Amino acid sequence: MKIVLASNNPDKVKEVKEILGPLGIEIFSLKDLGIKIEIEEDQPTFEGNARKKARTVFELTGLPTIADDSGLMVEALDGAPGVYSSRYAGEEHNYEKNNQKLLQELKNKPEPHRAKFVCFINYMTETEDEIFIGETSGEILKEPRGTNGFGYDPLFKPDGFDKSYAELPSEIKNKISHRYKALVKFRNYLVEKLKKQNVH
Ligand code: ITT
Repeated sequence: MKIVLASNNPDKVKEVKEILGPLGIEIFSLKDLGIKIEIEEDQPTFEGNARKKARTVFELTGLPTIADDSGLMVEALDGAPGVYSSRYAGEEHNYEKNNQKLLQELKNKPEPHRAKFVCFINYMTETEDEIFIGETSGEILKEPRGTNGFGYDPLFKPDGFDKSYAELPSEIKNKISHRYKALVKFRNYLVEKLKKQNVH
């Protein structure tokens, strides 16, 4: 089964391929297909942005498409950075600046700094428009730890582990992450759909 991933984030593309490959789903990124497109993420929710990205690319390619809209929600910051996770530090944002901004915002907030990563996957075809959600809870660390992964991984310690996402090997992160949980639901949906098609 071939599916397009509507993402320009190479770190995200790598993880989605690592998670879905062993589950028998082949993913083509925009880069793989030679498509250059910037989709403005102007919706107020993860769900809205995921749908906008998937719909835009589905309309362009006519191929079954998934989009991942994800981010970090910190309790003491009323859910920020949330939908603004990728551009939290403003105009000149990058992963490091976003992490520094997060530490700055949390400086005077009581600990522990509870947080969760959320991932909304939208699957869009001619006849389908499905949303799958994954969440992983944890705490924000006082300083970045580890070099694996991307984004806020060095600052996020998932519950049940004494390491940050960035200290865990990708094989472990990809079995407990918000993205993994949403993508497994997506895979199960496809499996059920195929079963029904085979019965009829
Ligand atoms: P596309 O929209 O092109 O897919 P993006 O990076 O802009 O790429 P999002 O709008 O969904 O994607 O923003 C997700 C941001 O949330 C991402 O840039 C990271 O800052 C953060 N994030 C999401 N998943 C993460 C993860 O597994 N580890 C660390 N940070 C993550």
